[in-house]
Amino acid sequence: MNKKEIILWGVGTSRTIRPIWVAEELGLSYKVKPIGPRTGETQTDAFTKINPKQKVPLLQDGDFCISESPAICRYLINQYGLAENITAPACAQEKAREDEWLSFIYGELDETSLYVIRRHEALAAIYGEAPNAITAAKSYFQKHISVAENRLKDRKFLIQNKFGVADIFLTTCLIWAEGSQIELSNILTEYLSNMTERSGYKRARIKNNQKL
Ligand SMILES: N[C@@H](CCC(=O)N[C@@H](CS)C(=O)NCC(=O)O)C(=O)O
Repeated sequence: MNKKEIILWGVGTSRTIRPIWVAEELGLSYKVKPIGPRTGETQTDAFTKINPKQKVPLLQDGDFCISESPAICRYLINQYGLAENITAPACAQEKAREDEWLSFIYGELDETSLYVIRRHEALAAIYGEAPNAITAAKSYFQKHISVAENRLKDRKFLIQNKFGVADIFLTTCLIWAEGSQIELSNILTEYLSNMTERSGYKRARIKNNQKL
């Protein structure tokens, strides 16, 4: 493989759009391999060799491969971020603040709430029906999203008044929540529409939806 080639594997989900969006915001030259989950495309020998987890997204940057959407996004920013697009946190405190938001969004909103809903709604044929788990996950989401809502009462972005990876994670979770019929407050709806107006997001959405 060309050592300089950047390839993002995976399209079609809230997790796959994150690194595509980062790549667009950074103005990177990269390719998307539009493989999707539950299509068998993540189970091939060739893909398993580069990601034994058999999941997307996956980044290949020359000979370097990395999975997990938070790790991929941060790697791209650390490696290719510039002052005029997105930069990595400048000091230990800023880095810790970003860690805090990313862990919260990924742990409480994505995995503990939205993915639980998805497993027992859209993917119930695989993971089983569990209406109580869906109801509990929806109210868990509402409780935790209020923290982000409070934070956004008097600011446009989650951290430092500048756009960053935490905004990409929160935005993708809010879109996912809307798709799961979770009602969002006015503050969150306004934040969401500011984020989705970004040209980087619009280009990423087209790339991420290419197989839907
Ligand atoms: N923690 C991972 C989750 C990745 C994940 O679960 N990906 C799903 C799609 S959203 C997948 O590839 N599943 C494999 C399959 O079902 O074939 C991340 O954030 O990147």
